[in-house]
Amino acid sequence: MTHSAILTAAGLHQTDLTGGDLTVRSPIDGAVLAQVHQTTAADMPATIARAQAAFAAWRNIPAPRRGELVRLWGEELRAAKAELGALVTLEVGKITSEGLGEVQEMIDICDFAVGLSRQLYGLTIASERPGHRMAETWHPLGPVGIISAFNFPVAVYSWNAALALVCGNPVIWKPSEKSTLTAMATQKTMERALARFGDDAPDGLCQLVIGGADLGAALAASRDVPVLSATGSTRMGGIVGPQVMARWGRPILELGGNNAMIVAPSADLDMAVRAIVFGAVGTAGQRCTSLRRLIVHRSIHDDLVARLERAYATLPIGDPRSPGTLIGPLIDSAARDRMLAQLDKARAEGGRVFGGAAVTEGVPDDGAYVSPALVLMPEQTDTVRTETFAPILYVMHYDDLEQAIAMQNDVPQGLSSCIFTLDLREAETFLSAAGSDCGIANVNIGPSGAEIGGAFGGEKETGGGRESGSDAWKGYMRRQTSTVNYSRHLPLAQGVRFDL
Ligand code: UN1
Repeated sequence: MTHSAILTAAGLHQTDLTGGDLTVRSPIDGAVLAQVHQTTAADMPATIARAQAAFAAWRNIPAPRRGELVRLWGEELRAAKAELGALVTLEVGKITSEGLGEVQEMIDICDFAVGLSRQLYGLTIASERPGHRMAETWHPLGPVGIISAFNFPVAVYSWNAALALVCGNPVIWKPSEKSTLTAMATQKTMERALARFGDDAPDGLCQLVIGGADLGAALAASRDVPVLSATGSTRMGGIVGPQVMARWGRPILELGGNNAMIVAPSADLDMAVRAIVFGAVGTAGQRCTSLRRLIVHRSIHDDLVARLERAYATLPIGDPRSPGTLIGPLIDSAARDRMLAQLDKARAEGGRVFGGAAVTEGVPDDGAYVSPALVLMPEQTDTVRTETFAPILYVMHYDDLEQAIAMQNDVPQGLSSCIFTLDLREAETFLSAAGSDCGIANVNIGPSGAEIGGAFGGEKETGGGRESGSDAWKGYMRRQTSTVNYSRHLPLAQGVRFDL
């Protein structure tokens, strides 16, 4: 399919694709896909005001009815899965199966949110006073700003949007400038769902703004955006998070990761190799959850490294649309340059690098293709502690589990982690309070590719936010504790006497 056929199939029209000043290129071959019109910072107050007006109506719609909108969105996404997946591939360079997987992740969270729309449960709590009842009710908060990153251009938006909508909140979406077309096509699926849903969906319920950091800054600054969910770099989160908190808003941050796997002596190495390679080179190492550090027991280190070198030597790198390709391009040449510079730093710290070069043969011209790098490090240096959004896997060894867990935790980030072991004591120690300090900790599974049913997010510089499954919905609502006195007396709590 030609580029323009993919754009058309995803529902984008000439008016969407021409006349603007934001140039959109495909990372596959550098081709210009569109000139997109941008929202300006001056447009943001009106956008936010529309969302506030929508909130006044949407919060009164019963939650199960709000769930119906998300159910319809899920239907639209099912119908558009192939086309939207192809657009993800064209615009951010994911291989076909991962582009489709992203849309599946959206469908999954829609299903989750539909069920949730009938389960926004609060607790009732035993009161210490006779004739009293205490209860919690969860209420919507208001417009939710969503800043999303290029690497999961639609799934992470849907985690936020599906939950926010059933919780009773409008959304304003500011996608990465590197994935605007995917965002526009996704917005069209939402518009189709809204049209089918009918009149009780207010105007301004789901808005999309296209442009740069100034739009995110407007969302971060506005008191009329009580929740701001931001996915991206620690640098971005370090700016946006404090801004939101300074005006008493609620940030939900999903920032950097520097995810490790501990490989213990008892590990099933065949499984570990598959998990390592997918974790480290899948999505060309551009997941927040990508595997970046391997902490291997000394007794199996050389064997595992030999197996990995064999696997790395034959990885199919190239056009992400071709069947068989496992590694597509990096998002742009700046990402490739950062990767190569980081490898030089690792060499200077004593690292031995396998792979990790620009690839120009057998790949489309004008894409930033690289061979993934395995880097044997003498120790966990500052370069290893730094997240580089590229397929670099640092390999280190350990002698006892306590040391391995200390290394796993000794980075500024705290998103995802895992251990490969068949030893129950080791596995449970890794998952215990004295184990991994990450938001995600897995056993015999790599650090990436989480299902939507669990809460997603992490600690430390990862930002502390939780999105997606479990009770992450509570981040989009406010809790109201109510005590009702149905007695004929007015006893005070804690036995306080205040007789008039
Ligand atoms: C991200 O990289 O921001 O767990 C999200 C995973 C995906 C989501 C990644 N389900 O790898």
